[in-house]
Formats: sequence, structure tokens, C-alpha cells
Amino acid sequence: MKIIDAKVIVCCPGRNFVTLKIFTDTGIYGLGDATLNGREKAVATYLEAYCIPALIGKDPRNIEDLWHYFYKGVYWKRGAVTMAAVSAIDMALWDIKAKSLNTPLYNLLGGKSRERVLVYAHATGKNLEQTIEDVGKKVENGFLAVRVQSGVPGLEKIYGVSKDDKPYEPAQKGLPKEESWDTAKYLNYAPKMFMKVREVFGDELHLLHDVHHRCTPIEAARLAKELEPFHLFWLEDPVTAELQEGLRRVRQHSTTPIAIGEVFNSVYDYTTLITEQLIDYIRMPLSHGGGITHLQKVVAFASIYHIQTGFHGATDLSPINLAASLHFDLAINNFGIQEYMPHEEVVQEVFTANYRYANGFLHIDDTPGIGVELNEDKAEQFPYQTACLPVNRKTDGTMFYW
Ligand code: KDG
Ligand code: MG
Repeated sequence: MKIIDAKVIVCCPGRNFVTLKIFTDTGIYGLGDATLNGREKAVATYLEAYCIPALIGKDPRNIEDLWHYFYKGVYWKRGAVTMAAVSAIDMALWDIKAKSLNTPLYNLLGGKSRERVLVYAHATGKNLEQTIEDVGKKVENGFLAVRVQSGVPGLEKIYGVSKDDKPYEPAQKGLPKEESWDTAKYLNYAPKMFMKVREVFGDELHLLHDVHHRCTPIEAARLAKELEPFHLFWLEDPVTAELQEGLRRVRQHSTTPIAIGEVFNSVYDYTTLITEQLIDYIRMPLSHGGGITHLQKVVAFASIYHIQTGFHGATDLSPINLAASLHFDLAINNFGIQEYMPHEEVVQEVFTANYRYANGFLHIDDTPGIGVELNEDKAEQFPYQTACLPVNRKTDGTMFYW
């Protein structure tokens, strides 16, 4: 089998997506998600200018070798843009292999370890009352696990809370919008919010929360400790984890489980976190973390240290990534949970997905390959629009993490 062509399809059904399509001489093609929110064109250019020409003529069945061709073989390695491209290539190659063997992807990853995938939903509100109401809606929809984000008194806009009644979508058209942040206000509010949520919903519901990289290690330690009585499923990204050792401080003070890694793209972002058991869940998505080939290694490494998965699944990752993640989630032993933010209906006009939600779980059918189709004619009707993630300043104007 030979790769005869490949192309990048960029479209914007409500939000931007980048898809890589690899064609073979057998007529079988593969799809990979190359979306990097707010940096879509950088990945598209990397693929078009450097990767696609090198793919032509190669045997798509040699996935391991091709992975290393684009990783070890490249002097300028790692980084979000490069790894999003490598991930998309890898995903498309696994799609081709599974289609050529006429089997769903999970069969090539060891078969099923479970029949369905536990997912968590996002609940948000501008204030505590609205937040409680939204958690209630998710519970009514059957969700067994809910991420809770809320507006903080005294702060105008905050991560995870939409400005209208629509689902939260951080990327906005044009240049980055500015948001503002006050850690002291947030730290005072978050434990009170979880106290109320537990009071209303009881002990059974799994609760998650995303700090979105905004605490220092000692602030994160305080938060994790104060949230302990509400036994969260996880506390996500309590610190910006470039400094892996920073998590030692959090661990010294608290037993609240920690999830990290949606912005990571290599096992080398995780080595201290995993070997010192400083985290409990790895979040690095297939579409940014080197695809299935690299995540298989990271997840096996994590399993030795009793660390589970909780893959990133925000709406800025396409249905191709979500479906590939579900195959992976079904197959591995150390699966924990999968993030699930349903895409807007217009996205489903472009991508035909093979998964469905029911009673707190996602189910995927047995379509060969990853199982998602891209309607290129439809995609053309939604051309790319420049959109960026916000930037964040402290209330005194100091530039901060978003
Ligand atoms: O593009 C940024 C989003 O993917 C991110 O903000 C979502 O933090 C996120 C989450 O946990 O889903
Ligand atoms: Mg997050």
C-alpha cells in the first residue's frame, strides 16, 4: 500500500477545525484531527509545506516508523504546532489501517475493556444560583459526572462561563479579547461553591473542577486542601505545570485527585509528574499529544504508577478526535473518564459521527476505522474565520495565564 496524496481541510462550522485526509493507492483514505484552537493555520501550513510532501510514496501501514520519521527524524521537535501535525498524521494512518482490515479501531488497540465510556459534562453559571441550576440540568440528562465552573463575585468574565445562554466557547472572532483575574477572590469562593453543590446534590455525583492553570503551587495546595471535604473526582490544572516539581507542593498538602495535561504534547512533559505520582489523571489529547502511537506509550507508562486517563474533549477538538479517543478509552485498562462537550448541530452537518450519548456514557458503533466521515462540500460552505483564545490580566493590569 502507498500514500498517493494528502490534503488539509480547514473549515468553520461555528468554530474552526483542521482535518488531514491521507489517500492511498487502494482507494482507502484516513482522517486525522489537526485542530489547534486559535492557531489553526500554523498547523495547516506545517502539514502542507513540510509533512505532506514527505508522506507521498510511503507505506501507510508502517505507523511506528512514520511516527518517528516526523518526530525523531525532525530536528525541531515537540511543541504544540508540530505535535498537532504529527498527531493528525498518526490518527489518519490508524484510520487507514483499521479500514483496510475492515475493523473498528479499538480492535487494533487490544479490543474492548468495557462496553461504554463514562463521560463528564460541563455545568456553568454566572453566579452560584445559576450554576446549581445548570448542574441540575446535567443530572436530569443522566450525567453521573459534572464539571462545575462558576462566575466569581467581583470578577466580570471568567473561564468556563458563557456570556449568553449558549454553551461556553472561549475562542472569539478577531484578535484576543482581554479578561481579568483575581486569585484571592477565586480562592475564597471556590470552596463555598462546592459546599453548596454537595449540599444540593449529595455525595454520589462525581464533581470535577478546572482551575485553568491559575494558581501558584502554594495557592493550589490551599485550594486542593480546602476542597477535600467535597471529595472531587478531580481538580484540573491547578497550576501551570511547566514546573512539574511544583506539584510536589500540592501533593504534600492534599489528597484531592489532580488531572493535568490538556496543553501537553509529549511524554517528556509528564516524566516527573508520573514517576513521582504527583497526579492522578493524564489529560493530553490524542490530537495534540502525538496521536494514538504516542499516547499508547504514555498511558502504559502512567498505568505502572496507578495513573488513569481523562482525555481532553472540549469542542475545539473535532469529532474525529473524540471518536478516536473513544476507541482508545474502550480499549485501555487504566481508563478513568472522558470529557464530553457536545458539538453544535452545525458541526454535525460537516462531520458524521459514529458515537451517541446515553445515560452518562458515550457509545461508539462498529464502523471500520475511526468511523467519522467529513463532508467536504459542506465544509466548503463554512470557510475559515480568524478566531483567538482570550488573554488574561490580573485586576491591576499584570499579564497573567489564561
Ligand atoms: O482551547 C482551549 C480549550 O480547549 C480549553 O480551555 C478547554 O480547559 C478546557 C477543558 O478542560 O475542556
Ligand atoms: Mg481544562
